[in-house]
Amino acid sequence: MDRRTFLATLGALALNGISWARRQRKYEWTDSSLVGGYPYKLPDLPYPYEALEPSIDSQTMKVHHQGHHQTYVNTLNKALSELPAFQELSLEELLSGLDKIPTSHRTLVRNHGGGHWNHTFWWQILSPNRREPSLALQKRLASTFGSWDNFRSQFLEAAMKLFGSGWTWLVLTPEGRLKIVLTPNQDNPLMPFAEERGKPLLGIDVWEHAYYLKYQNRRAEYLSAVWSLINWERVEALLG
Ligand code: MN3
Repeated sequence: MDRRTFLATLGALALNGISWARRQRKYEWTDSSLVGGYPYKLPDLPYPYEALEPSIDSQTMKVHHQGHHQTYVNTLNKALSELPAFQELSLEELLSGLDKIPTSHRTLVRNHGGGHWNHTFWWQILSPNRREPSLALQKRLASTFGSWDNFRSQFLEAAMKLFGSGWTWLVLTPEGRLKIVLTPNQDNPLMPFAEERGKPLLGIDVWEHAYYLKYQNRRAEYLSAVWSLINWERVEALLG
């Protein structure tokens, strides 16, 4: 490749990169400040480890936050330390453009970038306040799922059906529809591999590490306990 062709190619790549990053903006989570930027840091929990007792025990919260989440942050930072061209992008941009990341590092960013994003979302979507969803939110979901109770049972059934480790999400698609979406491992609906992409409004961690110490194999019990902890005000704010 001569110098002129090289520069033209470089220019096209840069332009593609910019328009690609702009296209992804619609997927941006409203609170990306909590996720931070490179180098990423473990965010504080918005409540003490014991605040969600007895539904989620403090030992599980501590291991989940200081153990699992910290490891996602550390491994993501290590992967990005070897990808200087990607360090300026937001985590949402990295995840929605995973197919642009060199294959040597793609799986690391997918698993650990996903892990950091998902867990930052997770701590915020739980609350010790145990408030009922507003009537407006119940109505909005009933218009898609038939009734609030249908939404609850469809969501929890989907979470029960998820095989292995992953997440169950309520997503607002770019067309403005509400969908229940399952993703394996630390994937999420921002990623190009998701069966349905969109903005996550609610997500439940269905990895065994989220409940095994207290519930062992009783996933249904964990799910019904965690349902009472959902921060519906936050779901409503994300829905906008
Ligand atoms: Mn987890």
